[in-house]
Amino acid sequence: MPQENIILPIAGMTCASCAMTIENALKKTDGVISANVNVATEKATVEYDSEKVSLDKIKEAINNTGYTVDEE
Ligand code: 9UX
Repeated sequence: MPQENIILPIAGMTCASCAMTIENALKKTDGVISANVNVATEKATVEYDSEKVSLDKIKEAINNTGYTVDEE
């Protein structure tokens, strides 16, 4: 299975609870292998199977929680 790693900058996270919300949403997304969201660095580290889920889907899962991915 093709594993990819991505680090996404997230806007608008201000407490640890925000990070957990996003992390849980990512973990529930099909194809996501692992997710770690760090409120201090404002970054989400996601490991995923690129055959099951696209980067767009991952961004969509984040957007659905009310946060946005900063454009790089
Ligand atoms: Mo903490 Mo995040 O009270 O939207 S959950 S700021």
